[in-house]
Amino acid sequence: MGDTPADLPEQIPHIPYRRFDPGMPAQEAARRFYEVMAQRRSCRFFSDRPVERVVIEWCVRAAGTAPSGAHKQPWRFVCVQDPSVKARIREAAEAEEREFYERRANPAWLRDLAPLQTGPEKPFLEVAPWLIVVFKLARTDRGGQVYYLNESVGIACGMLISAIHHAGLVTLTHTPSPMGFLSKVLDRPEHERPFLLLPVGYPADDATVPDLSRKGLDEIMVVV
Ligand code: IYR
Repeated sequence: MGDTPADLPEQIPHIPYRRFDPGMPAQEAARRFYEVMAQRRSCRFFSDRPVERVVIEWCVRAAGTAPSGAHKQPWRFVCVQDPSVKARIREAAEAEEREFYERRANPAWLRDLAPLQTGPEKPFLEVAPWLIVVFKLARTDRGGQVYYLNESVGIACGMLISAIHHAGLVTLTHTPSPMGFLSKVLDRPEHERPFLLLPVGYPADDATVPDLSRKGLDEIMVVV
């Protein structure tokens, strides 16, 4: 059988689009959203204060609204609350991180990280009430192709991070490298590949963040 029209799947019917109405002029809405997002910081110091599962569910639902190549939605969000699983993840991640800091990282990388005072110890992997481990699907669950995988999952992660921030929680994009241990610890199938690990929770009362500044609009925007 070839790709004759008879083999093509049914077309999806179109329905009228209802625009999201922010209830204020676009300029005001855009500025207010910026002001929320500008307060987001990656946080390495978590409180053990619990976060209800339903909060995590809403955040993951928001991530799941991301656009994706051919609408394949090639992601899975494994949400870990079990302390024994978190402990195993911490142990394996710290083993990789020790390798990274002691051997794998080149001098320029270590120099770039030094101001941020990161290191191989990752207590947040046990202290944070939730770890969301994002997997990208190299094939669909039924074995089909996926498209623009990194773009799709990257966008979903951005939306997840925004949702977590909007809920008044903090997170951190943690990328222990290599991340293969996450598939083992979490017993995920072969077509799911670890992409990003996000500890999620409330910040510790005495949490600090590096006093960073962000590039200004003139540095990041070009209008032609
Ligand atoms: N994965 C290591 C190292 C690290 C790398 C980058 I690039 C950072 O922005 C921060 C840390 C770690 O998590 O410590």
